[in-house]
Amino acid sequence: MLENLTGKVQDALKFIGGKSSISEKNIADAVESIKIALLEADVNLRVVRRFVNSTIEEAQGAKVLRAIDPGQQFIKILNDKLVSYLGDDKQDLQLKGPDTISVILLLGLQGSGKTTSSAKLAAMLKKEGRKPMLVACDLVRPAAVEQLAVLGEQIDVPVYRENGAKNSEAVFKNSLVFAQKNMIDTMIIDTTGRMQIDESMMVELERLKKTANPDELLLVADSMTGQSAVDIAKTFDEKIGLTGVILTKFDSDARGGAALSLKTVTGKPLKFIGTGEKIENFEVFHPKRIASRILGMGDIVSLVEKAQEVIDKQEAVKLQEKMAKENFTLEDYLSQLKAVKKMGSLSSVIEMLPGMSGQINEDDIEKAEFKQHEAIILSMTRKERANYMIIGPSRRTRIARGSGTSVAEVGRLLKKFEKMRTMLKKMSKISKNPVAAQAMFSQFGK
Ligand SMILES: Nc1nc2c(ncn2[C@@H]2O[C@H](COP(=O)(O)OP(=O)(O)OP(=O)(O)O)[C@@H](O)[C@H]2O)c(=O)[nH]1
Ligand SMILES: [Mg+2]
Repeated sequence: MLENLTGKVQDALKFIGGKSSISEKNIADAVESIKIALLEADVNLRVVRRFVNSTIEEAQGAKVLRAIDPGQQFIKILNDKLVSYLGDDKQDLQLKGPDTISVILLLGLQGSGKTTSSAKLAAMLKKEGRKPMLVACDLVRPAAVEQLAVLGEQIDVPVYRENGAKNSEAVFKNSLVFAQKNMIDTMIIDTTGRMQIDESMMVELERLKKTANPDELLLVADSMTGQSAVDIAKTFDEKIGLTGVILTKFDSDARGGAALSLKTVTGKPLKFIGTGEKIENFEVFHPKRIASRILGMGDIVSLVEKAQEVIDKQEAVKLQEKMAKENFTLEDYLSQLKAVKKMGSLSSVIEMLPGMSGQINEDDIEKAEFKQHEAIILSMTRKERANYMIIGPSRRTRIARGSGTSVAEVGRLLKKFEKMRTMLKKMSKISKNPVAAQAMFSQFGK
């Protein structure tokens, strides 16, 4: 998913990554490469132009050029831009409460994934506790009704069908009666696809829309068709009116041009992505996560944000140096406890690194433990603090006695310290060098 785009964007960042200071020329070069990456990704030309101009404008501001880590700042700007073009926040379905019946109408071209997405969406809503049903309103293709029925059975969701029916409005009206009788709260209507947008299709959809009065009118579009998916969305929105889009086959889309242009060109949010043929290959579209994926950065952006919130520049530089030191010692740990504590629990910071979640327990770095750690380290000799490796059993016993803790507690601290040391080293590399960070993230993914 998005391999080409991600690869190209990361190449572009090489102009900037790892530099302790960057010039306007560096930014211009990076932006130029990103422009090419976006064009190759089949992002709408107008969108690319807007994207590029606003990125340059913001990146050339003093904020980036004078930042401690300009490369990271630039990536943050780029990330924010990507997120806003992808649609800012996730867009929930606007459905009525469970006591009323909500209607979701899916429409789109032939083979775009309407029937599959109807079932996927039904399965997702069912998991959320709603009571969905599927309505077979694709009355053109003979096998369509059967296809929906099979999927419905698979996910254990009722399917309303009328064999041989010709009028989709009539089918809808009858299905509504079925829904009322069966305490259904969400009706998902699968409609007929056509080879291309034609007048008769639009007339039929328009009528069905009037009758069904849907809460959500979702266009199902094939993400691999890039700009033509966006054009189709635009046309459907102008003629019928949409509330959102489902982009299918996102799993096979290496470029991502449709996702990046959709919101700007059509003004309609991308609500879901299809990520495979199976029922469970369906996700709520999260712009932030996709932006991170494109940058190959995990959630490093929030990490930088968080660090900036709590630590002033000088302190940040000091902390960074300490963390980057090849031999981050217990002494350093002691003096940095306070700074790290300010960033919230270290575990919550580490959670932002992809692949790191769950590696440190939430309660690991609680205040009480900080105090205990402090006591234990204070009971160590200078030599021990400088090299934790020399702390064998007899030293542990002495330290435990001196700090009013147990041998096991001393052992636990040392173990945690070792773990932390490795992670801090990794974290420092990330903030210093985004390219190295990306390489690291790709390893975490494995
Ligand atoms: N890889 C992948 N395949 C998908 C996805 N969504 C749908 N497909 C496949 O695309 C093909 C067409 O899907 P359908 O759901 O039948 O499409 P449709 O829009 O209902 O097609 P018509 O009813 O003929 O207009 C099927 O082979 C699906 O398995 C997806 O997200 N990823
Ligand atoms: Mg279909």
